[in-house]
Amino acid sequence: MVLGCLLALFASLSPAMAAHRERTFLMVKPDGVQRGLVGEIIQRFERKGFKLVGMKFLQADEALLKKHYEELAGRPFFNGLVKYMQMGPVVAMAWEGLNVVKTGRDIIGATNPMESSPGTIRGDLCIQVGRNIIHGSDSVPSADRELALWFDSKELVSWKQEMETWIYEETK
Ligand code: IDP
Ligand code: MG
Repeated sequence: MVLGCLLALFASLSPAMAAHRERTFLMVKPDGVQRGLVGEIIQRFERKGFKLVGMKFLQADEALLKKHYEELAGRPFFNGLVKYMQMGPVVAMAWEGLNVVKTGRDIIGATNPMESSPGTIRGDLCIQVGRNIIHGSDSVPSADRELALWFDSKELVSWKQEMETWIYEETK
């Protein structure tokens, strides 16, 4: 019993588990919602094998968006960006998986859709940088900051993905 608990604790602290549990913040922007691309975007991450651990549909307010994009506050497009992001509701999501931050950015494609490769979300589904339909965290620290900004910890759900054995060589 005690040994079982210790083994379970050890297993739960293994590096493989920690890696699989990396999380990123993704958001379908107002243009993605208006254009009916929510399902398509979610499907790309689901089919890759990543795990959805949080999701909400909301109209973001100016204060939240200014905080979200605070690193860009000095840029000439900042005010326009904050307005664009308030043009309609967004879908805020937390996704989990091995290397999900970096791979998520690769799935999304370059910031400017004119430079995004075909096969990426932005490369396939949009045209201009000011209407690039999706946000994804650019680093693990950014992901942690953005997830804390958009979600209460109790809104993020830890659950077992039953097909995990078929996605990862080593499971948690
Ligand atoms: P990212 O979304 O690929 O991380 P960032 O450089 O963090 O790109 O910029 C945040 C968002 O600001 C972009 O996704 C885009 O919507 C907007 N943005 C970035 N550069 C420009 C620009 O030159 N003109 C208009 N909007 C821009
Ligand atoms: Mg960014």
